Amino acid sequence: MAPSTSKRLKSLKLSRHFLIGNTAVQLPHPSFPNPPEGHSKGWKVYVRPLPNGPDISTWLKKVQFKLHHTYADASRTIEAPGPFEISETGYGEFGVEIRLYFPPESGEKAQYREHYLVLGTYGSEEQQERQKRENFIVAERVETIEFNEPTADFFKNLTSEEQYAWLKTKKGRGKGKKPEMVFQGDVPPSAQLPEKAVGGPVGDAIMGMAAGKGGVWSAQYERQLVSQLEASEKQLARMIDEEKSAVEARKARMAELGKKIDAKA
Ligand code: SLL
Repeated sequence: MAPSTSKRLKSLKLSRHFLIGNTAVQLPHPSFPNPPEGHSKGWKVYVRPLPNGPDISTWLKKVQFKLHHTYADASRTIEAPGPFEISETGYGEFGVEIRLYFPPESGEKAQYREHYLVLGTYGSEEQQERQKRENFIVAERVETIEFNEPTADFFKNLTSEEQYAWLKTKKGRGKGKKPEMVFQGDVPPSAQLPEKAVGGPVGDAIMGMAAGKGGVWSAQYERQLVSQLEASEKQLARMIDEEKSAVEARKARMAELGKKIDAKA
């Protein structure tokens, strides 16, 4: 039998946002010393967390980037904790094939994404002027990944506090004072906690876990649980009412029988 921790949590859906994109510079550039002959651009392609978002290596085990076949060793793999990025030089744009792999406890199959490298300036005249002036191009987008009915283990990781640890830096506050944990840029992390359950009851397993050690509540999750508890309460009240009427009916029937027996006696 499969271990209970790999059980999938029904009616639950979690999603995560992250970034896929590339940066590019015109060569020569100090970040890309001694490029091969004919290479006019330096670039990076990456899969990254949102600024101040949770650590993506919570759910991302490795990323395979497949480059254009003109590159030697076109298939490049980066394992967690990353950074999940490839730095290269070249002369032309092409579609990078990106495969996202998830941890074994997730039971999730790899997912495919594509990012077409942008190496030239783009956008409005103003934008293009700025890109030229700064010799820096960023072409990225927010991606979403959805985990339907995650396993109990995976759910635990996706709701743990640890995924925010990378945002915290130690900041000393003068002599003798304890270093304090502060968030990067003093901006609290954007919480990406469980999405609401898509109908149906939430099992004891989830409730036990969320209320237990290290579980993180989201307002949405809490609302969901509260409304479920309210629904259960209503149902119980209904059942009690029904039971009461049944008792009344039985009493009446017994009284009726009692009368008949008295009459016969
Ligand atoms: C283009 N269709 O011509 C594309 C092909 C090829 C990219 C882009 C050099 C690799 C290397 C390179 O940039 N390949 O020499 O290692 O625009």
